[in-house]
Amino acid sequence: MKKISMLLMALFIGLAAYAEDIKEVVLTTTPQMHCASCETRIKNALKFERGMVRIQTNVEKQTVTVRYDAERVALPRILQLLKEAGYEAKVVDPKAQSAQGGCCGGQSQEGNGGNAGGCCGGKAEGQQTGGGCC
Ligand SMILES: [Cu+2]
Repeated sequence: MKKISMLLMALFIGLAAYAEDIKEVVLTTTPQMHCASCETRIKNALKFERGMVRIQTNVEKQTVTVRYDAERVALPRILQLLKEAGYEAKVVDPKAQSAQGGCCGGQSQEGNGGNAGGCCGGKAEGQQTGGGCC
């Protein structure tokens, strides 16, 4: 009996040590965020979910950076919560984006090639009036 509880204890301590798996993901949303209330809506959609560490929104760059504990919440769940709030979210891989045009699928690469903000950065001229690149 004692042996078993010792074993359980050891297991528990082991689990506790690996209970956190903090990951960070950068998302873009459709429709785009355009004001503080959009940001609030997105934050509210996520902040009560367990495992959330930090939610950062950036209207200018059109990004939502979510830091979460992957042991407690999975990425598909995060995407689903955003969808329920009315925002279709898409994962942005910053490396893939600079290499192949990312979320725009490379359609407007020439114009955005030198733009460090990426295709959805919102800083590129004409994108806002053009109804967004995505
Ligand atoms: Cu808004």
